[in-house]
Amino acid sequence: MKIAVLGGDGFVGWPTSLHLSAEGHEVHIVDNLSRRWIDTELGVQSLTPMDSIQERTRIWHKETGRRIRFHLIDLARDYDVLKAWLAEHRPDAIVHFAEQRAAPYSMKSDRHKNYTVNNNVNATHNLLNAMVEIGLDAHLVHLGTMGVYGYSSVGAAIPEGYLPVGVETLSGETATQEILYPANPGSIYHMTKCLDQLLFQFYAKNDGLRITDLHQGIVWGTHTRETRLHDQLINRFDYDGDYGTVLNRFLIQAAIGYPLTVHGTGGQTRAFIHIQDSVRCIELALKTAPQRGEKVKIFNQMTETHRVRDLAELVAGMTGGRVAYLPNPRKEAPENDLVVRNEQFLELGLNPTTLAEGLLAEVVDVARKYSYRVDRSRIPSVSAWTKDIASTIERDPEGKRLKSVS
Ligand code: NAD
Ligand code: USQ
Repeated sequence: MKIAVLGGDGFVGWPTSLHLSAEGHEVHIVDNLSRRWIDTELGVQSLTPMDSIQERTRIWHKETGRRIRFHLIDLARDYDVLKAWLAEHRPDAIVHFAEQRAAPYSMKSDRHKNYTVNNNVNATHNLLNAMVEIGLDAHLVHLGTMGVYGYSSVGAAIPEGYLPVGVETLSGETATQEILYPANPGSIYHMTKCLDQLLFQFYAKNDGLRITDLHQGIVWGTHTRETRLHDQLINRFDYDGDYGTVLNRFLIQAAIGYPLTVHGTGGQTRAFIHIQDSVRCIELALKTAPQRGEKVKIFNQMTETHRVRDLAELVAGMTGGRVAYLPNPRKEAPENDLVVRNEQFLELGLNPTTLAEGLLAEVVDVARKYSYRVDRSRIPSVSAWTKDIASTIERDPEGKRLKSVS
């Protein structure tokens, strides 16, 4: 297949592009490199040394003989360029990662809220709009988030996207309807993914677009089979207070002897998936496209759930690290249970990498290896969900006063 990977320079997009190329597909990365600019804005860099996208694709070609093409396009702002590109290349499938994906970054200031909404909603809408306009019947696979559901299973497992509900009719009978599971976003970023869901419902119904939405949990790990092929194919690894996700942050904190930064009591339960499994799920989703006129297909892309404090204690136990319980910069339930259904991917053959198998290798192969590149001052999470909360996070986990809490 000819596959366009939108956002293919990112943490999940890059290993996905390599994997799809290795599987024999013709891969085109479309990216505006905004993540690299955001690194500059925040004064951070990936823990792993990351080459330019052109250099990465050159090395891939040298190592494997396969070509991945790169196209510099901003999905949110260059509608005409995007439409012309799609019309010229007419991919069979599109994988859409191209959004601002950090909840803390989206809550940093009014400007960051605007940026996240404008970027994410426009990117998705421009894409759908252009596909209809040029009559492109490509299978669109979008990376959504578990966070569209909120994180409470209210005593029942969270279904894969749709919920059957009984409604009382005017004649007093019960009619069954299938609705999208109620959206319950916890940040501006997560809210944009809820808005994406509605755009997909509309375009599938009105224009017959074939869409799969993957509600993904927190991705952890760094390497995949293909990124291991050469040092310069290495994936990015974010550890900073905005883009670093919880488990990867704990791994690097443990590697450099920094207290593990648990927010609040650490009672938040979240869904996780290893990067290798994430890439595999996308491959599986691409193989099971919905038919034209079929409803949007939704998968829960996660393999395990864990409570944050349990993860911290596990990593600390493995490495001899210390856990710090900090004021929570986020507005979120202090404790929650989370039970998630994920049978669809398991039935398609996903064989999950468990935390128990992969964790120690990550600490040794990645976190310790590149720990010399860490800037400790970029570790604290300083983006607060409200102004009241901001006043409670004045010190870093080592007790030093923070310069800025915005
Ligand atoms: P990332 O920030 O590393 O990559 C996103 C890529 O999209 C970047 O290369 C960026 O430059 C590009 N991009 C952003 N806006 C763009 C635009 N307007 N035009 C063109 N390119 C644009 O993020 P990631 O961790 O790889 O996540 C990829 C997707 O998966 C996101 O949509 C995210 O919401 C979703 N997701 C990620 C995780 C996770 O833990 N990383 C978990 C669940 C879902
Ligand atoms: N947390 C800590 N300490 C830290 C960092 C985070 O206790 O140092 C806590 C947070 O308060 C939160 C949980 O860990 O309760 C998860 O935070 P996270 O930053 O790992 O994940 P999140 O903000 O939810 O976002 C990440 C990705 C996002 C994706 C989402 C999937 O950045 O793109 O959509 O995971 S999910 O969480 O399932 O919604």
